[in-house]
Amino acid sequence: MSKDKILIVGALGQIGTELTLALRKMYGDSCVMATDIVEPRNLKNEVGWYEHLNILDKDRLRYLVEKHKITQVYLLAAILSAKGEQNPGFAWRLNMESLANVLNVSVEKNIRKIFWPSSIAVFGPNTPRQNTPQTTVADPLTVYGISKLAGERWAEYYHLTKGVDIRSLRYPGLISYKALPGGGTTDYAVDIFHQALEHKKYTCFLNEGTYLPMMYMPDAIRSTLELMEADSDKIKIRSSYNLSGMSFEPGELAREIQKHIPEFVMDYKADFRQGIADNWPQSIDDSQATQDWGWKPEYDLARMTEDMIYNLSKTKLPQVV
Ligand code: NAD
Ligand code: AKB
Repeated sequence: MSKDKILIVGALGQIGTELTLALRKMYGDSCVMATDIVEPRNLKNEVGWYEHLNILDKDRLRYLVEKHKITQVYLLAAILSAKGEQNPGFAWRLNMESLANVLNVSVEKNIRKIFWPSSIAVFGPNTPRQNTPQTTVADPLTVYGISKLAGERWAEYYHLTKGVDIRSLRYPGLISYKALPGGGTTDYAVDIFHQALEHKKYTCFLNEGTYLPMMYMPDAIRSTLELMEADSDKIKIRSSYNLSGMSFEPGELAREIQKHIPEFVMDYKADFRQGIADNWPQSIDDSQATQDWGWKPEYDLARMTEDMIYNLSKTKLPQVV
């Protein structure tokens, strides 16, 4: 394990912030390079080994891989669903070119393993919405979903034709307290906690009754590491694995928060993100991940809510002296 050198692309985002720390715990600080297009806000923070990298710059990627003898790449840079609809052309370019650059440099430089996340956004209006199977109709209506579906096809293609060991998860909406989300349809499930703690009220941009698959970040990080550490012959799916944590609608989340903050109130003002959510699954069948590499989530709605409020309270509420 200690011989591996890991490069994380998009390390300062919602997932990268936590995955970088988890990988450093496993591999050591000097073996995990964080890269991003933005500069770290607080250099004294836990950013550690950091290099600037615009993933559209293939020469710089090749240079960093060569110079630091990189053996694994985690590609997290992307434009997410809601932001993607604001600028579809650029979302397509970033999401596809980043993957193409990583795949091609990996072939050139014999990278041992790649992680690239897909999303529940690959599904669409003709997909069964309850317990969505691993293999089913995938007819996404967002540019983000189209790019993730195309990415899944490229991943499997590079595995089959060039032997690239690429592994992927179709993450549901991710909920975390360490970093803010980057422009998705499921972001309400993070925003709500910040607003509940600061203002005791929240206007939700999705309607009551909008069930979506969600996952707490500790489960997402653990699933990623378990997938990446599994023996290669256990990985039967080289497009992307369905992954499930919990499913809830905004009203259920609000009622769970009220158990901790009784004054909290929520109203609804749906925007364009409702149209995206309406074409996504409500719950996911991840039995293939369980069968192949033993996936099992730990957090349900109650446990996640308690943990979010506990951790966010420490940073948001005045400390008693
Ligand atoms: P994020 O938006 O929080 O972070 C993405 C990071 O990529 C940011 O730090 C950004 O600065 C960086 N970036 C953007 N353009 C770049 C470029 N040209 N070069 C280098 N870095 C660049 O996203 P996230 O939530 O951390 O998601 C990471 C991955 O996981 C994405 O592929 C996303 O589609 C996928 N995913 C996320 C979720 C979720 O709920 N967060 C769900 C499903 C899939
Ligand atoms: C989004 O809402 O775009 C992401 C995702 C589910 O991929 N959170």
